Amino acid sequence: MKEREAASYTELIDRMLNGDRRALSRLITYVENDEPCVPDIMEKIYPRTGTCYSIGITGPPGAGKSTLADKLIAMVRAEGRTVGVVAVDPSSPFSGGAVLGDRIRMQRHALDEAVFIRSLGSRGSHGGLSRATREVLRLYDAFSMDVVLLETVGVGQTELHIADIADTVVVVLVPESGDTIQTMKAGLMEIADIFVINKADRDGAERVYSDVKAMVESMQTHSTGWTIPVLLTKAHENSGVEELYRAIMSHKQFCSSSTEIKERKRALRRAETLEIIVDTIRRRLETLATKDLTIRSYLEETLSGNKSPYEAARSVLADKEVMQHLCDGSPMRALGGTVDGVGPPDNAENPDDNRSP
Ligand SMILES: Nc1nc2c(ncn2[C@@H]2O[C@H](COP(=O)(O)OP(=O)(O)OP(=O)(O)O)[C@@H](O)[C@H]2O)c(=O)[nH]1
Ligand SMILES: [Mg+2]
Repeated sequence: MKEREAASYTELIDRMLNGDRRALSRLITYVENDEPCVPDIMEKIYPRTGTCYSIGITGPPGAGKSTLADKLIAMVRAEGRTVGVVAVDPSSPFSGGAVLGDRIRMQRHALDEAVFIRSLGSRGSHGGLSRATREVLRLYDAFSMDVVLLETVGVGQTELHIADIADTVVVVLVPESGDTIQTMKAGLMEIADIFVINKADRDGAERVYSDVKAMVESMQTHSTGWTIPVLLTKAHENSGVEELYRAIMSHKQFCSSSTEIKERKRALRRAETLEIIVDTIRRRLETLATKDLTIRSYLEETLSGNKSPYEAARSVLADKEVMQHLCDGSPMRALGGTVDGVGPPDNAENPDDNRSP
């Protein structure tokens, strides 16, 4: 990493930690673009995280998620707490202004310094959206946000595993969701901590309500012992939203005393740590692969048909010198230079360390 770049992001972190919203915004852009400095940023802010409560709001397009989020923001603010919103649209390839409707729906909070709203679009890299969302949540957390609302389109299996990210997941359905409920039954039960049937002013709301209620009752309880509430709301009129907020707070309370949920969170943290470790190794290896002649020769051999990719992988793992370079980021062979972002090793000047291919 260039020195100037490093200086600029450390400065941004300092400014962000001191409450500078523009610095927060720029750091989010780094996350969105998956800049090489992101792991460093995350490492630096990590000690300042761990207090923010995240609420996921998920459901089909147009269900009223943003309208509900807007009303929930008002409730959180009425308690004097700060709130960050991240609206994620896995189907949109653009970022920043991608989810325009969401911004409009929450417009009245735009001038409130204690509210920060941002949209995230998919960058197309598989699994990248979950990572980026988690990182944005962590930035909000370090920014001292008390609550984060995570709005995301889609029900059930999407690229974003909202139940792995949010502390409480609200699944929003509408009277038109009848068929979805039948097909998604198991999937919905897996992710929902609370069901909301929004647009209760419309025909068919009661039917969907009883369908969901029956589904919840047939499953008895969540595997954790939590009984999933089913609520009717008219978000545009602010009707039923207070009950929703209360249900969210009850779930939060429940989570803090449930050993099953604590164990689940530990498992998720373990999985995330492993993911970060793997990601760190992968980043280093990718940089190494562009410069290291031995790895490049393995790649060439697979292209010419002399080695299968699996043999190439085994060769890399069996090559102690390559592994050593991967571990300590020591100088490359023949092509020279060091592994970017890893930093020069203590013996960087020693030309004997550069092996010929
Ligand atoms: N009739 C009725 N309309 C509602 C209700 N809640 C929201 N709407 C309207 O539904 C439309 C969509 O609302 P949004 O809040 O943008 O829905 P969304 O789920 O965020 O939409 P996407 O982010 O595009 O998936 C808007 O025109 C809202 O005013 C409701 O309870 N009843
Ligand atoms: Mg929306």
